Amino acid sequence: YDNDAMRSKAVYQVLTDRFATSDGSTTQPCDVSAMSYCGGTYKGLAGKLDYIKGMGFDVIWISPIVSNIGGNTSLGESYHGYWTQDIYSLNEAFGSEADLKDLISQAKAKDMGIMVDVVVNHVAATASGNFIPNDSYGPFNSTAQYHPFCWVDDYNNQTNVEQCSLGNTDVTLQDLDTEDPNVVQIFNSWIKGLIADYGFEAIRIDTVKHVRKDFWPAFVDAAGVYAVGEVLDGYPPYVAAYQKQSMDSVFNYPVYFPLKAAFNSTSGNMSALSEMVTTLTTTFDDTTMLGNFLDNHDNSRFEATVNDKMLIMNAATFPFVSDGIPYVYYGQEQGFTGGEIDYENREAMWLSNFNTETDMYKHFGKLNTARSVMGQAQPSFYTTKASIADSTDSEIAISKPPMLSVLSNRGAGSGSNTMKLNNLAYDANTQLLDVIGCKTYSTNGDKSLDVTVQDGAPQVFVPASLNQDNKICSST
Ligand code: ABC
Ligand code: CA
Repeated sequence: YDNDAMRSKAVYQVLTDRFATSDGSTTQPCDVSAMSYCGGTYKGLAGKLDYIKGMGFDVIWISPIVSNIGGNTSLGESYHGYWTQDIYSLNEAFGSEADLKDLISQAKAKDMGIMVDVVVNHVAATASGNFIPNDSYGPFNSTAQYHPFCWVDDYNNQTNVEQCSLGNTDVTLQDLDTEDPNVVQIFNSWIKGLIADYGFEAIRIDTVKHVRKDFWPAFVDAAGVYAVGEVLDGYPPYVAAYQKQSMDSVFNYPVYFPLKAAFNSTSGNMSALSEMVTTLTTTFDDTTMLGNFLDNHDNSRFEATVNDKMLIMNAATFPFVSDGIPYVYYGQEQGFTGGEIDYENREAMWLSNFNTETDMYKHFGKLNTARSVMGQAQPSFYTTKASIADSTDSEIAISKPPMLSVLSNRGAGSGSNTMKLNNLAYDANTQLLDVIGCKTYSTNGDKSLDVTVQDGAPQVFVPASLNQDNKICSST
């Protein structure tokens, strides 16, 4: 997909090892704390495309596909796929080349695309400073292709961040010399070939801040598809520099931290979130290309610390109603709670039995339907910048015409709370449909809107006139 095509999509993230087994088992044990392979495969995932499409997601982000270092370590096995050994061969634990190609073609047949996760910053080894690469590392078999060994230990020193190794002495992420023209050329032709050979629709790029900014444009160009980069940092100018200099889309880590903080309790800080929404529009070249998320495989699931269903539902709504492309991490729709350490947030999906009747499964379906119906009625919806229509201690009202959302952290059982919104983008006496509650309201003669937040529920309003063929709220 190109950037424009991608703006209208919604991404569902899976960890290939943890999503679905080849035989469709819903009982195969998976002890996350063992940090070992649990048995998820491409074939298993291919059997669950309808489950994912049923929520309205049309792009699936899978784990890195290349072969990884084998064996067990103090950090477990390479089940997540980030411990590259040889970029020229596949991780057979996830299935064969034919299985992967089959997954991609089955997805395309359903108008879905596969986003592959790629790592260029490093390969993995268990030897830290004593690493001597050999032919098992594919094209990166010579010491000259790596930076002299040092640890990433000073995040205020960008050269240290870019040219030293992540990891620890047990599993060292040996830092490739991405300044070396030979290394650059190997990666650019590799990614070009990978996309041509498999037909991936998009890529997710790992550890972007650990490679010099000007490495990326040629790499993304060689890929020739939408690329989203992981720049794990909460400071807007730091991340925005990558959008300007490296790739059009980066994950919205700057909003991630205040988003969690706004909804993690009924006294969460709402004003910091609304300030960040405004800051993003002035810091980033294009907020509509950001990758928005509440959960992923590296951080504690939101539900690790929050169990109020309404707080969860409000937080989960934000990535869909603000600028950018929504990303949802598998298992959120099943109420997975994860934990503090990364591996605890990587549960086996099959143990949920892929229940399509949960409130969150339906909630994501409503949000994705609302986005696509608005985008079809008014294609400029995706590129129209969101603004804060109003913000209170407990509410944030986000205007992204023709959509208007009111999110709240009052929580379940908080009764009725009213507010009046002014200066909206609607005419007087416009019928508005709340796509969550499926009730219709009307703007007042003075164009204002009276909103009642009922028991802390989120509301997402769209003009009822744009609800073509009653696609939104048809089944409710
Ligand atoms: C394993 C264990 C962990 C253990 C670790 C040492 O080893 O599972 O429990 O702590 C893969 C696996 C991991 C594995 C690692 C290392 O490899 O998935 O399970 O951890 O073996 C990407 C991927 C990630 C992947 C890798 C490596 C990179 O998404 O899944 O990990 O290929 C840094 C990197 C980032 C990386 C992340 C895990 O580490 O930059 O690319 N993710 C600060 C730094 C960030 C740093 C972050 C976490 O800490 O600035 O650069 O991310 O260490 C905000 C600030 C931020 C700050 C955060 C914490 O707070 O603004 O700057 O981030 O307020
Ligand atoms: Ca590096």
